[in-house]
Amino acid sequence: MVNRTAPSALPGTAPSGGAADGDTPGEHGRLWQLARATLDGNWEHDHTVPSRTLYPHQWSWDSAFVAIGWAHIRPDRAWSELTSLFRGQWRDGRVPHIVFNPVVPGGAYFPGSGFWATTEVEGTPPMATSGLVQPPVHALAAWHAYRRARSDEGRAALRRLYPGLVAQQRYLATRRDVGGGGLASIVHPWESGLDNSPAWDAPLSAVPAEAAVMRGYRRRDTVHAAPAHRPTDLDYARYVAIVTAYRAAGYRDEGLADRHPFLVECPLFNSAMGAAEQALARIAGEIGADPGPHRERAARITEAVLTRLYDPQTGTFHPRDLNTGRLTPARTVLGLAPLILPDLPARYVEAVLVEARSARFGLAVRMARPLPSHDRTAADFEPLRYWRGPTWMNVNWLVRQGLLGHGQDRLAAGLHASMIGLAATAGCHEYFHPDTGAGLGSPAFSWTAALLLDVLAD
Ligand code: 2M8
Repeated sequence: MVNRTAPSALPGTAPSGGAADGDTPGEHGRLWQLARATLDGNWEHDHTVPSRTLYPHQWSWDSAFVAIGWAHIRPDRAWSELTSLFRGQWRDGRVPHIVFNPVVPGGAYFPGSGFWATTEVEGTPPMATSGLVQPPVHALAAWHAYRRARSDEGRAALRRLYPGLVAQQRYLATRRDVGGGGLASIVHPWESGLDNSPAWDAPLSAVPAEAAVMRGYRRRDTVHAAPAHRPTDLDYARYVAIVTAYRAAGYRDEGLADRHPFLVECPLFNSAMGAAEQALARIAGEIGADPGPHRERAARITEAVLTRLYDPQTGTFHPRDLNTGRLTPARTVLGLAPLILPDLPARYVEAVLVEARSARFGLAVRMARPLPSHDRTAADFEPLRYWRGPTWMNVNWLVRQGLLGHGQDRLAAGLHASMIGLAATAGCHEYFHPDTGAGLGSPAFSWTAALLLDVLAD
């Protein structure tokens, strides 16, 4: 029996209340149906593809966000989504950023399963996967999904998922603590989820790309999306070069510090890791496990985020490039992510709010558009190119959770209204023009739809 926490809607029906300024209940109903149809259209027997055209396999953090949406209309699919992703978990605990669907033709996505060649690596699951990870938002998602659809089935699913979620955290906290300071390093921009962010320009510029360019490969993303909206060929060559280096080392993490061309501690990734321990503490409490160790780990991660990623000069958080030891200079939306840490001390909350409310990001009680992915005032702000300016629902959803967690209800309401307004104008696109709100990228994108359901239900 499903016991929803959002009383305005029954499972599978549109919510009838809680309209944001200028919206009507009827408009909410229309959006609810659109979001539902988008998720239905992208459902693939036990998981949801992010997009039928651009991303025809299962992506890791996409599945986490998508599970939150399914919890509102098909809780069974929410649990199936997370379960199928964790079937791809490696023996060392890493949850791969892509689990490949074997029936999708090899050429449909680059780099495909043949490029990753993970099935030849020891400790990998029987199905083909990538060898990278993505931000660990899965425990948070599992907790939210459960909160939205509390039931015996949900509790049983939490119990099944818990060991995999714990192993995922252990992998990140141990093998990926390359800097030795209590944070996980990402070894590729793709691991950040904000692949093309200006945050990676400095560390990427040190990656030699010539070999990858000469070897030759065919991009598939620019077949489905305008090249001007996607990463440049040079960036892609570097992406390929970094994977090639990691693959050549058998995706092993020992010795990364001495050989790997891209090693960065990212504020969003590590804040997700801290928030995951907090979520695991709640899950543990629900299934009769011990929440104590999760709370202790969460506190240590928060402390490490503060000491390693906060820059008192800029008053915000930045990624740390381990190959140079320096914080990267760009002020991107990644700097706001520590807000999702429930135990972020008040003075850092205040600093993040100053940054978020500045002209760079424009957070306000009444805001025209949700947050952009990059500083609007920066010379390299690009409103059309993905992750270099456009607005994304998932990052806004995370920041909104952070605002709610720190009692910033009025700002959270501003973000909420602007997120719904964006979907009302442009539908469930992958991302949006930060000024006009026009839809960009894939037109039927799963996490946009899923998180739209979640905000509509509030
Ligand atoms: C984008 O990343 C993939 C590589 O993983 C790509 O560009 O081909 C990013 O937006 C990422 O965050 C997302 O998970 C993925 C699928 O939606 O697409």
